[in-house]
Amino acid sequence: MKVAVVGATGLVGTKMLQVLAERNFPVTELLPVASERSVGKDVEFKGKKFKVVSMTDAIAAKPNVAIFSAGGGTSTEWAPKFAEAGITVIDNSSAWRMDPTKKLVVPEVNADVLTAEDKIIANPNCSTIQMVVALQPLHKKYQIKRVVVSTYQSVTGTGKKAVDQLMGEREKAVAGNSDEYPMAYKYQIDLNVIPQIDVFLDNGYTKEEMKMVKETCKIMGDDSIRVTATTVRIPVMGGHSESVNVEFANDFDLNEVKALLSSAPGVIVVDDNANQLYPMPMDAHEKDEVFVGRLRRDDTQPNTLNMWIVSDNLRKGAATNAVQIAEYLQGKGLL
Ligand code: 2RA
Repeated sequence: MKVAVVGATGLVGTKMLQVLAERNFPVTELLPVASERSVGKDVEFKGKKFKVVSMTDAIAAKPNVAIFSAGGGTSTEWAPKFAEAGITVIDNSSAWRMDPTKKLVVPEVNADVLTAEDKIIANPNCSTIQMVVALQPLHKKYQIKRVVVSTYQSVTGTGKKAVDQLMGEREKAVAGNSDEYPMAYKYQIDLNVIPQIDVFLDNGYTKEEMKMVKETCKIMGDDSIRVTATTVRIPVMGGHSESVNVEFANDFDLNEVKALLSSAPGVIVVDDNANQLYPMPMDAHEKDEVFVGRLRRDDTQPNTLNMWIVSDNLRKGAATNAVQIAEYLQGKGLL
């Protein structure tokens, strides 16, 4: 497979190269693509150096698949050009996610919607991906009516600038370092919590919150699921965490819930109160799975479960999910 990675020098792009290598995706030729100012620079893949090429050169090389993580504007402009050239695009931006003509895919949930005709496939938002992986097996069995989610999201979801802000603030506080650092957020993030991810919309929710609402229904193929979200940035690096309250149409048995989640693809249950074991972003860091714990009944209303979901947002929330889509397409002969 000839593979282009568009946005290859960014946080997610670098992770995509790492995940493609680790999972041994059959890459026969790699085309790292980045902005004009990075063209000619080297990126590493499987211990070898590859030169960054331009968008036009990548299209001319006709890769089988192009995995994009270069922002919405770049995807809106370039993904159709790749698609017109017959190249399958898996796009990590929000540009195509809610387009009714495009599939929004989390392989554990809805890979079967993919066909050879899908030339631009959308990779969902990180906080949505990890939630639906854990919700899907429960929805199948008990039928979800409503989800109330609050997130605790890693600064890596914003990008390198936010990581540099957090580290800059920490060094200033701890070592008295006075080096300049960039501000990715309006406010200090170290020793703080910011209850805003992305811009505010007219309804009072943020764009990140509405992504969780809309994308969940589209991926799970069920518009009757009601979702309400509060998304929050915290000074953490390893992954996103979510407190999720789920109301089902049907009653459940807690042991059966644990068994369903334990056998669900891509899910690891860490739920042992006696030994104080539960998922944490430090433990999820650099792992591909979605970790679920703190499973307990919500005693305030019938058929309702509380759970805690953690995953590495750069992996399952972005790179791993995109590579899994490519693996599925390749396995089914759709590339
Ligand atoms: C965030 N969801 O964490 C975004 C990244 N796609 O900000």
